[in-house]
Amino acid sequence: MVKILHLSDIHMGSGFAHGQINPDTGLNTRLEDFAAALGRCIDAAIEREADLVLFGGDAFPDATPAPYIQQAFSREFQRLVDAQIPVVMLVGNHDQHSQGEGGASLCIYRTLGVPGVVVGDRLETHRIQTQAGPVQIITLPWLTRSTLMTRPETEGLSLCAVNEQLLARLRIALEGEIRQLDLALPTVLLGHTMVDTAMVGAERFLAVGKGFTLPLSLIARDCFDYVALGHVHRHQVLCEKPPVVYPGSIERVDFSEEKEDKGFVWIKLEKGQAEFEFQPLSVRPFVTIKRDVSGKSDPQGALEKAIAQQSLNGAIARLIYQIAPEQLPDIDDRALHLALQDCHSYTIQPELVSQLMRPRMPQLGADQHLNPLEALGAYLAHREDLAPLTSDLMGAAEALLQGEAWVLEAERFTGGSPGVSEAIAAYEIESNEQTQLRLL
Ligand SMILES: [Mn+2]
Repeated sequence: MVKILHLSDIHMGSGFAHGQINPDTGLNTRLEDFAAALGRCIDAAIEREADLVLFGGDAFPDATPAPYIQQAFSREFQRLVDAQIPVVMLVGNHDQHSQGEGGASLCIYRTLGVPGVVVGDRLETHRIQTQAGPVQIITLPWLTRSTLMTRPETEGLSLCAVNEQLLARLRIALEGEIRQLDLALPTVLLGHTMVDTAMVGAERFLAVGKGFTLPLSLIARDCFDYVALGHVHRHQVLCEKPPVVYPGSIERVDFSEEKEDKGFVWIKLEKGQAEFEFQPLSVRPFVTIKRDVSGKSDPQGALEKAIAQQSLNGAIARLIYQIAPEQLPDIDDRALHLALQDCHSYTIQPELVSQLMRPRMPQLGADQHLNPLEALGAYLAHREDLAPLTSDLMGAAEALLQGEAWVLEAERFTGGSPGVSEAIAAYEIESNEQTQLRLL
């Protein structure tokens, strides 16, 4: 049995806005948080005597991290090298340099020949000797459209058609790797990819076609005993047989991960079967306190009560409240700051209700397709002051669109006529030479 620790999406160096400078170290506290979370994963690998560590990609926010951030990352992985635990580092989208043959931030470990470190920057099968015997790992790094295709082949094709071709090529390339597998050895597919059935954020299914997604059927195959994924930050199990698992990120990168558990996956792998278990890490909480106090007689009291209900010690918090402009003098900002002082960091975001309630015309949203007359009708329906002119304006617009000359006579206007030109300007009528609009 091979014991494997599977972690992913470290994103070391992210989310500095939620931290502060630690005066003792000069480092952003969020870098220290991320390094500590990675440290706890490495501790677990060493304490539990892992035979192998699989990292599913996205080490840093980009391919050129500052040296002190690289150091915080490599210092932890060095401990695996010292403990003689082999590790496979997969290249994620954030690790690739986007310009030309820029390579990936993780390739330095291969160049340096760090013992026991395998870098997966291409589709390839690695046979790894572990304390518990050999294991096969197929690495499937983040694929860009240029990975498998050259430009002339994709010229003139829609994005969807390019994705289909890319998928067809990947299918063949993956099949090629699978056929060369040693059927007697335990096998893992390690992929940094978006799988079509993955859920991100608020339970949202990512639609196929939005970016490059792989169908689950392509990777949930009998020939794999475990499919170790990276990319989606929320831990989830997409399939039980074989297990297809995103461990998720090891720390919260932003508020979108507020409600997600963070951790790694511990696997006991044998040929033909894998047991796995998610191990949560205790990481810094994110807390959103959201209140609409616009209707409240004591808005300050309501906010302080809402803050007091939360345990905020060491948390990263945001207080978002909606308030009417006339209530602003009732808010004691200093008292709110005091109430939040146990937080590691916090923001206070008041939202004025009067702005929120600005009249909207949903019919005129960018996603609606209205012809000019419908648009004018929708506009006029919201302009009570123009009601007496509505039928004339509609008639004029219709005539304009049909290319007829139209004359509006001044005496027909009632008071408040400046609205007319605005109404006309509210929609675009393409004028041609036969069309005349005269405001007399
Ligand atoms: Mn990613």
